[in-house]
Parts: sequence; C-alpha cells; structure tokens
Amino acid sequence: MSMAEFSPDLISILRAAQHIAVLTGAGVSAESGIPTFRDAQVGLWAQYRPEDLATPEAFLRNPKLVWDWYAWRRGRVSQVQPNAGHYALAQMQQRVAQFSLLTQNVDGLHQRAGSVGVIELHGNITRVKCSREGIVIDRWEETGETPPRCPHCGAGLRPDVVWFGEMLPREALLAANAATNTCDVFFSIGTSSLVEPAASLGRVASHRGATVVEVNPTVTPLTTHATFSLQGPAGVILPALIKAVWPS
Ligand code: BJW
Repeated sequence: MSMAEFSPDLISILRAAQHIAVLTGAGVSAESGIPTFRDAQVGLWAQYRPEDLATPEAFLRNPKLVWDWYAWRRGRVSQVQPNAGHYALAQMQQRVAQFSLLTQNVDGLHQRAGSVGVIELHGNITRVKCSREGIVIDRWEETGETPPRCPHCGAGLRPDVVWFGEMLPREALLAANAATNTCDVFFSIGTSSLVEPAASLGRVASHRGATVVEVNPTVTPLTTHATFSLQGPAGVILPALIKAVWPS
C-alpha cells in the first residue's frame, strides 16, 4: 500500500489531530496468529462456539471446560508476538498530543508492542480472579482440581475477562466514553462492531462530528457511519498510513 492510496484529506486531518482515540478488536491480533472471535475454532475446540464458552452460564455448567479453554488460549497468546499493526499504533501514540487506545482484546499484545495506558474493556486473559469475590488472585495452590480454588474463600477461579451479560470494568468504560466524547479522530480497527457497548462508540463519535476511520478487510455495521473506510489487514494498512502521515 502506498501513500497515494490514502485520501489527502485523511492525511491532513491526521496531521492536525489533537486527540486520536482508537478502538481495536480481535482482527488486530489476527496477523499474530490469534484467531478472531468469530473465526471457526480448531482442534479440541472445533465443536464449540466461542459465544457459548464466554458466558457465566457456561462456567456454572462446566467450569473445567471453560477453564481449560482459557488455559489453552493463554498458552497460544504466550507463544505469539505483536504484529506490524500493534507496532504502528504504538508509533501513532508518539505522534499526537493525546492518544487513547481502547481495546476489546484480552491478549495484552498492544502493551507488548509498547503502547502505554491501554484501556482494556474486556479484561485480560493472563489475569485470574475469584469467581465469587471478583478479586484478582496472583497465587494459588495446585491441588489437581480444575479450576483451582480461591485461596481466600475456596470458590473456583476464573479468567479476569468480561463475559456476555457481565458489566464492563467501570473505570475502563468511563475512560472509553470520555475518549469517544473528546477525540477529533476515532479509529475502529479489526472489530466486527457487533458486541455492545464497545460497538456503539464509533457511532457516538460519528454523531458528534469526529472523523471516523475504519480499518477492516470486510464491511461492518459501522462502515456506513465511517468517514473513511480503509479495507484491508491492519498489519498492512496501519504501517503504510503512519508512513504517509508522518514520513520522518
Ligand atoms: C481484521 C483482520 C485483520 C480479520 N485486520 N481486521 C445492546 C443490544 C443488544 C445486546 C446488548 C446490548 N448491550 C449489551 C448487550 C449484550 C451483549 C452484546 O453485545 N451482545 C451482542 C452479541 C448483541 N453485551 C454484553 O453482554 C456486554 N455487557 C454488557 O453490556 O453489560 C450490560 C448489559 C448486559 C446485558 C444486557 C444489557 C446490558 C459484555 C460483552 C463482553 C464481550 N466479551 C467477549 C469475550 C471476552 C473474553 C474472551 O476473549 O474470551 O469479548 S465476546 C467477544 O466479542 C470478545 C471480543 O472482545 C468481542 C468483540 O469481538 P471483535 O473483537 O469484534 O472480534 P470479531 O471476531 O467479532 O471480529 C473480528 C473482526 O476483525 C472482523 O470484522 C474481521 O473482518 C476483522 N479482521 N482479520 C483487520 N488482519
């Protein structure tokens, strides 16, 4: 992708931007080898839909199954590296006065690429919390039970992520709303824009007159609200865009 393929209007808007807010989804990690949420699962997990495992009901019904799925995914995350899209966003942060990175991803790859102050809307797969008290647990005794037990109250441990039907972390949601309501440019990158409340952020930014830029190989419900739709993989588009906007 070359500079000539980006609209000159987009380039000048980004050069003048004072506050850029970016929302990312699973697509930004796809080129690192992490399947997106709505990709078909493979191997042991091929018979399950992620939507049926990422729920409090699934954990109540079969805590071992859900724990094992997250343990398997945690293993994958530890084996992959951030890609060119993650690094481009870390670079973008260096170029603008104010930058807010809101992610629905639980894989920590933005932080590993050097992004700071990342707002995690759906938690982080590397952390574990008590399923009863909700407190983050760093150490527990391995007794052979799956899931392991909370050292304080004996309830089962679970990943510190946000499942369907659960509230997003209050501070993260407040920060995401504040960024959406004050940015002059809003990027929506690698998300299907289907899961609320994150899906609404791009529309809110658009209604208040921010420039909305979507980066995704396919169309989504946000595409018609976007000022610029850049269709392609984030790991290709974002580095090229950074080079076009801030060449030195
Ligand atoms: C590329 C690419 C490349 C591929 N480059 N792009 C209002 C109306 C209706 C329902 C609701 C509503 N408000 C709330 C709800 C209920 C529910 C919801 O939204 N349901 C919808 C499905 C309808 N929301 C909730 O329950 C939320 N809680 C909440 O709102 O509490 C209050 C409340 C509850 C109930 C009712 C009302 C209010 C919580 C949502 C939690 C989501 N959790 C998960 C799991 C996290 C842990 C885990 O990872 O296991 O988060 S679900 C899953 O979806 C995960 C993701 O973060 C999230 C978003 O998915 P994402 O990132 O968009 O991934 P994909 O796979 O969908 O899309 C990938 C995209 O990448 C595609 O577009 C590709 O084209 C693209 N792509 N390669 C760029 N190289």
